[in-house]
Amino acid sequence: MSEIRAGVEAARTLDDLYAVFAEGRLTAGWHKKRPSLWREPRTEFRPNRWRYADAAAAMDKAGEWMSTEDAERRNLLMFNPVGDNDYDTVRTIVTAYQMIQPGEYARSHRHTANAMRLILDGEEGVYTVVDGVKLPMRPGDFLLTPNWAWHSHYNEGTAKAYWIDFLDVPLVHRLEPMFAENLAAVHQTVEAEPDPETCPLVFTRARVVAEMAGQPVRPGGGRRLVLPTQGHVPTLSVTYVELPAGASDAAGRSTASRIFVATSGAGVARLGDRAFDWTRGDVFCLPSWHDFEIRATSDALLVEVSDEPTLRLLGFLREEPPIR
Ligand code: 1HN
Repeated sequence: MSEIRAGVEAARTLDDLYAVFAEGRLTAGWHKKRPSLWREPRTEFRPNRWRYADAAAAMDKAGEWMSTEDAERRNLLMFNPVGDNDYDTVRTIVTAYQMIQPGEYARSHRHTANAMRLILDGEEGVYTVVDGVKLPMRPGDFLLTPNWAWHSHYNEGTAKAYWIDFLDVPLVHRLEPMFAENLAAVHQTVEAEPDPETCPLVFTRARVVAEMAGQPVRPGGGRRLVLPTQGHVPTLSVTYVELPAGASDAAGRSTASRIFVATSGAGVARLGDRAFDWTRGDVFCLPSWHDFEIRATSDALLVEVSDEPTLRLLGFLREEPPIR
């Protein structure tokens, strides 16, 4: 007879049985420590905002002591201030500022996590190579680096370059399909240099602004444009939000989590019960099941990155209308 079976036979009370269950790595569904189901989402992640000016100053200072050879990537991860979390920006997405100095490069690697980048500042000569394809990184550009694509970054210009990375690493951590490796040769061979205006991995600011103009004006006075990124990065969506001064954008609670970046302009945001002001390059996050209202105080263009496609695909997307 197994030890568990012997314990079960010997039990004289329910409490005796609970001890035996635990020994067998079993737990009674009617006697568990924590509930496993609840009426509606109750994330512990909090709305938060990060300042580009602070991050840029911090990366500049770090750059005096630390090269990209030492670091692989000179980036600052924006972690959500919850519990002992020191990585996730929201449950499924990590966001980071990254800086690369003139003459530096960030060596080639690849991973199963998908990445996307919004370029903030830099001069001519900054580029990334994605699976042998050389793509310029110009301020305002939005670039995709799909799952398992080799990527390395270069700054052959004369000024520091800054951008924001969005990756679904926390989702990959939770589902556990993580693979990553460095390219032994460090640099990829450049095989193509496509026109960024037509390359499906690049969305230039000019292209976004032109396509935005064809979108309908929404109730708050702004416009939204969803980028066709799904074929390359299926887990996340990218939506640009154009808000003329005085316009606003709002949404009710959603099971999707979102991250916003202001690419230009300034304004204020109410995120759940917290309020922040924002300006160009600032990042703010909206964990799942928080409503929001964003208002521009000067003409603004924002990017919203969301895990909505993942929730939708799995049948977990639920959205409430805005409260207003
Ligand atoms: C990464 O690979 C890059 O390749 C940037 O530039 C940010 C944040 C977390 C994990 C991997 C890059 C990252 C990252």
